Amino acid sequence: MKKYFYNLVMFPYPSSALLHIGHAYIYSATDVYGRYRKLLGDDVFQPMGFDSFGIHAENYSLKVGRHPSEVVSENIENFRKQVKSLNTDFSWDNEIVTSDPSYYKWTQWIFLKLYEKGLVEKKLSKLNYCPNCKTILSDEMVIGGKCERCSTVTEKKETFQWFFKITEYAERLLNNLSELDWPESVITAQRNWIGKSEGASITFDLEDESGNSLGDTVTVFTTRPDTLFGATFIAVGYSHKLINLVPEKYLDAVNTALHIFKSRSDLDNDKEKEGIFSGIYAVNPLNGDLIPVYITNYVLDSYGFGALMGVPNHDKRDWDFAHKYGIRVQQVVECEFENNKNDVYEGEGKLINSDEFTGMESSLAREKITRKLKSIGKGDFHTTYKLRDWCVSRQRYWGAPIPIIYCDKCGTVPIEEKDLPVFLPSLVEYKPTGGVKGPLSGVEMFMNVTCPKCGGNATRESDVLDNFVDSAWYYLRYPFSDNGIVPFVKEEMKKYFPVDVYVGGAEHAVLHLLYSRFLSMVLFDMKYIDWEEPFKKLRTSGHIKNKGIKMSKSKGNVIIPDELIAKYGADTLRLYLLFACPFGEGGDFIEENIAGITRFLERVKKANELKKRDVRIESGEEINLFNDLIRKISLDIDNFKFNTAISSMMIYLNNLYTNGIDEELYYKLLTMLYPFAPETVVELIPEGFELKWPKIEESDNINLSKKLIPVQINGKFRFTIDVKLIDMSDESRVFKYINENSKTKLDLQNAKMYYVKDKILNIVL
Ligand code: ANZ
Ligand code: ZN
Repeated sequence: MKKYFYNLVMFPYPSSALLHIGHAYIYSATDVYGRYRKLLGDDVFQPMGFDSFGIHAENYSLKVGRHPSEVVSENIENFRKQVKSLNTDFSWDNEIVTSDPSYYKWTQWIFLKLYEKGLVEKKLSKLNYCPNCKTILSDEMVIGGKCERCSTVTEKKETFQWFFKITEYAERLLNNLSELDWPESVITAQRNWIGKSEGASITFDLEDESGNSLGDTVTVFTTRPDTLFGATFIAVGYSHKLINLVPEKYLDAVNTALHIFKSRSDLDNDKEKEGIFSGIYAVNPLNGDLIPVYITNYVLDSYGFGALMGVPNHDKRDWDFAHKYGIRVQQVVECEFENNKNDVYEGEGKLINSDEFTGMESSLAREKITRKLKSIGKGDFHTTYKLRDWCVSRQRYWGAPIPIIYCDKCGTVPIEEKDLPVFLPSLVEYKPTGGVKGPLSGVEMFMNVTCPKCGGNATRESDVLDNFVDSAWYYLRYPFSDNGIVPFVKEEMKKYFPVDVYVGGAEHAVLHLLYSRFLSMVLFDMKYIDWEEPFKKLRTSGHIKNKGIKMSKSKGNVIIPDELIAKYGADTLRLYLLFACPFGEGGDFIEENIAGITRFLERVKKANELKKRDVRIESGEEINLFNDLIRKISLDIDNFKFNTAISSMMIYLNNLYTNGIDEELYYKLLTMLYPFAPETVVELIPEGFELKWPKIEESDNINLSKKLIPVQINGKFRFTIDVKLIDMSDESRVFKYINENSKTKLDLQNAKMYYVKDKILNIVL
C-alpha cells in the first residue's frame, strides 16, 4: 500500500508584485523533497496557496494606491506563474486563497468554535499609539519608543480587543515540544516565548507611614521565595491598582513621576530604571519588617502580578535600583565563593539572616518558606508564563470580519453558522482611520443588522481578524478546497494528516508555528481532528543574502528569480540554490558560481552520449560503492542536506567519466538527480523509463545472478569479472570484453589466458 505523504511549505503572502529568491529557495527544497518521496513510491500531497488577507497585503495596496482585492489577485497571478516556472510539482487543484469568501467563511467558523468553547474574550488592552499618524501600532512598529514612520514618541492607548486564550494551553504547548522533530533553535524559541517560571506568590499587607493598615495587600511573583528575608523594597508598575492608595502627601510627586514614565515606551529595554516612593509600606509576612513600596518604570504590568519584591543583594537589577534610591540591602544567601557583602550574589547557597530558615539550602528553603506562607494565608506555589493571550482583532479593512453582533437587548451575539460568511464589503475608502475602530465601522450597509436572537436592531463588530488566524489553520483546508459544506472531512483527513514535513522560514519560529499548534490542540479537544500536533517534522531554511547583505526592498537589493530562470534555466537555479549553502543555514547568492552548475548539467547530458551497456565490471567493491551513494543521498535528502547530496552526485559523475559510463549506473544516477533537475532528467531518460528511487543491491542477490571471479594479470590481481556474462571458452571474446571494460588499456595481443573454471582467470602478457 502507498504511504500518504503530506509535504507542506509555508504559503506566501502577496505583499509584493513578485516572489524573491528566498521563496524560490524554499519552494525548490520542498519540491525536491516531494519528488524524492514520489520516487520512493509515496502518494505525495504537495499543495500551494496564498495568505492574501492581512496587513502585509493591505500595506502594499496603500503604498501603490490601488485596492487590495485588485493588487492581491494580480500578485497571486504573478506568484503562481513564478512558482510554476521553477519546475515545481504542486497540486494546484487544491489551491486556497485566504481572502476568498469560500476560505474565510471557515476562518470565521473557527472563531465561532473557539467562542463556543469559551476560548475567545473581549478585554481591555493597552496598545501603542502614534498621536501623529493617528494609528495603533504593532510592537514591531515602535522602535526605541518612537513611531517607525514619523519618529513621534508613541503613547499607550487602552482599547477593547478580542483575544484567543492561548495561555490556557501554555503547559501543553510547552510539554509537546519534546515530541517534535523540529530544529532545536525553533524549539528553544518557543520554549522561551512560552517562558514558564516556577516560584511563589507572596502577599504583603499594606500600611501608611504611621503604621495604619490600608486594608489592602500587594501580591508579588518571585522565583526566589528563599530570599524573602532579604526583600528591602517592593516595586510595582505604574498601572498597578495600588496607586489608588497613595497618601495625599505623596500624590503630587507620584503624579509628576508617572507622567514622565508614561511618556516613554515600555519597549525600550535599555531605559534607566526609575521609580518613586509611594508613601506606602508593605509588611514582610514572616518577620514583620516594613518594606517601602516604589512605583517604577521597569516592572511589567502583564507579568506575574505586576509587582515584585526587590532583593538587592541577590538580584542585579534590584541592586542597581536600591543604590540609586538609597534603599538598604540585606544579604540572606551565603556566597559559596569569597564572601563580599558589597556585591550581588545571584546564585544559591545556605541561608543566613533568615530566622528559622537560616542554615537551609536555597532549594529546600524555597519549599519550606512557601509552605509556611501558604499555612498563614500569605502565599502559595505559583507558576507563571511569559506567553500572553493572542490579540486577534485589527482595526483595519483587509481581513475576515469578526462574526459578532452587538444587540442592545441581547448583548454580544455570535453569528449563526448558517449565516457565514460575513462578507467583507468592497470599500473605496479602506484606509485605516487611526481611531479605535476600523474603516468598516463607517459603513452603514455593513454595520446595521437585525439581531439573530431577538430580531431587533443590532450592529456588527467592525474589527477584522488578524491574518495569523487565517494562516494558523490553512493546511487543514487544502485537501478540501472545493467543499463548501464542511471545513474539513474527518474521514478523508486520515489519509494525509498530520503533515509529514513542513518547510519554511525560521522567522516563523514563534507566532505562526505556535498559533497553528494552539488551534490544532483546540480542534483536537473539540474532536474535529485526531491529532494534537499539526507538524511532526519541521525544516527551516536560512536566508539567502545578496553579497553578504540581507535583502530588503528598502536596500533595493532584492533578487527576483525570473531573470535567472530565463538566463540559466529553472533546473540550474534549483541546483545552484540548494548547492550553494546548507539549507538550514542559508548563505550568499553569487551569480558567477552558477556556471559550475551549468557545467555539471552539461556533463550530465554529455554522459548520455558516451554511456555504454555493461561497462561495469561488477565487483563487490563497486556495488558497495554505489550502495553507499544511494544511502548517502537518501539520508542527505531526508535531512534536508541538499548541498552534500548534490556534491556526492557530482563526484560520482566524475567517477563514471574516469571508469567508463555504464548505462545502468548512469540511469540510476539520473534518477537520483531527478528531484533536483526534473526537466533535464526527463529529457535524458528513454520513453517509458520508470523513475523509481534506486534500491540498495544486496550482495547475496548479486551472487545468485552473477559469478564473480578474480582476474590476475602476470600474477597480480587486477579486478573481477562476471563469468555469467561472457563465453569463457572463447579467448578472443574474453579479451575483447576485458579491453572494453577495464579502466586501463591493456595490450592483450600476445597474451595467453589460463582459466580455472569458476575460480580464477590468469592472463600472461
Ligand atoms: C525576588 C527575587 C530575588 C527575584 C532574586 C529574582 C532573584 P523570571 O525568572 O523571568 O520569571 N519579577 C516578578 N514580577 C515581575 C514583573 N511583573 N516585572 C518584572 N520583573 C518581575 O523572573 C522572575 C523574577 O522577576 C521574580 O523573582 C521577580 O524578582 C521579578 F534574588 O523576586 B524575583
Ligand atoms: Zn438581540
